[in-house]
Amino acid sequence: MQRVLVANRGEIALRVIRACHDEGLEAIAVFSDADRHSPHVGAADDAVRIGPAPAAESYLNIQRVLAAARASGADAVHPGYGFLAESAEFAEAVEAAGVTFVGPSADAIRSMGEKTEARRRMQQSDVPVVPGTIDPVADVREAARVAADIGYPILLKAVAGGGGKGMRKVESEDDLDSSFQRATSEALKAFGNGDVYVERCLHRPRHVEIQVLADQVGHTIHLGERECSIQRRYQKLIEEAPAPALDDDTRARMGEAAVRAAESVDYTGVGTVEFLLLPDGQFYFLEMNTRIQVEHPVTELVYRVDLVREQLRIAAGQPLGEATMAAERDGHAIECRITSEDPFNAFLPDTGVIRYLQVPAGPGVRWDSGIAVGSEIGLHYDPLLAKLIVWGETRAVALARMRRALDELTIVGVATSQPFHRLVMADEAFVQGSYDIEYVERRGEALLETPAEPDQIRRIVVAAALAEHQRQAALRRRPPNHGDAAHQTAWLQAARRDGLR
Ligand code: MV4
Repeated sequence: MQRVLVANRGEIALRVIRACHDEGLEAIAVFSDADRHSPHVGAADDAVRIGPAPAAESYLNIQRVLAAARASGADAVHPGYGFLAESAEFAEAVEAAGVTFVGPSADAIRSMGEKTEARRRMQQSDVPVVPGTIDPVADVREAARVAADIGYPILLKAVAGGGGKGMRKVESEDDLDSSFQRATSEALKAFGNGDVYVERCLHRPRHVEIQVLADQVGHTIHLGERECSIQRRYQKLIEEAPAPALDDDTRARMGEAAVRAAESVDYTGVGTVEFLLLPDGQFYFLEMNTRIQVEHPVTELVYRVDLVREQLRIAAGQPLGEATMAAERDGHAIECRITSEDPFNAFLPDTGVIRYLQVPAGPGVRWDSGIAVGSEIGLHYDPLLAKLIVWGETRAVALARMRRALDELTIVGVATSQPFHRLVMADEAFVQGSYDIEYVERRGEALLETPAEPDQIRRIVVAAALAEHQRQAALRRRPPNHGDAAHQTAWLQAARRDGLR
């Protein structure tokens, strides 16, 4: 493996490019017309245009991404997360082209993507699943029988669903008929597969997931858990490791269950096994994500393992290293997702140009970002701008660091989730670690009514003034067109020919 096509954009593309360079590999970026000037394009050794802005015609288009791999002479493709990362068809097409897919086999992706198949394998491997059906239910009468047996409320879940898509809660038998019709027709429309199955609906669980790693020579290990309950409409906002609510015994049992889950599909690469956790310590398999995840850095910080580098090494056929196999957890890490969503306006996505950016730094602070001053934030892609991740010896130290880092962060040009994070980091329930998947729904509005402190208002006004000053100065200078990606790519190629790079 020498040259990796990074089939993604934004912060994860940059993250993967950095890991490639750490491993002495060349990284080739792909970009849509909307990303011609994006940081990941400049960070790569070369870049290939794959189409217009809409993802369906660029980052989601298997043929165009494959063509870029061929054109650039890449011998591996890293899919990142989202887009084609969990497409079995894509993994298959990459391998069929004689290129290494940095991820699990197409079969493993397929098995975990079909939720009833995943539940069957879990049951066979002694991984606890939520009471319900293993096969899809044939009709509403069968659903009613099962529901009467396990008790209401139940969830109807799409077999081809996941991540909250195609899920419907049913409170009583009165609602079953209409819910079943709606669930099946929605599933058919969204996934081209109308099959649904039944699960008992658990009351206010926590969402805890286990990071697993498996090489191609038979080692499967886990690197502990991440607590991901702070979410809104299935979009995670904050993650931390370790989980505040997990005792050592439950943690060990959950880790072992996750390893069995991975082994049940002959998993290779890094992956995540999601569980729902109840207050009594009972946990249940939810689904397995067969990709690197957005929140992987919290695990990296507490285990001191580079998970993306591990992905590359595993894909190249190397066994898990000694240090990784023996890695032990140390301290506490928290991640805040900085998105271009306005918490004071129902988290609606905002658009604009990043005019001013002051990035947090210093001890225990990590900033994984896909933006720079001048970045145009539109509506074509996911609103994730950056991830702010902190480490501390204890949870209390990590919390203090996150508050300090959020104070240092200034973004002018688009509304962001930053103020929401500041409020959560000061909230008593969060500070106590007492929260579940309903935290934002229950606590969010009250939090957002907290008046801003004068000091914070002063920072915002000063930053806006600085941004305007910089804009005026830039207009007076009229700089040459150095940001142009075509120009940049040509320059990089010339530099490489001269052995500069
Ligand atoms: C559940 C559940 C309660 N009981 N299943 C939502 C996303 C999808 N992956 C599964 N989800 C859930 N499944 C049973 N049997 C509650 C959720 C759920 C959830 C899970 C994880 C993280 C956030 C969530 C938010 C709402 C509902």
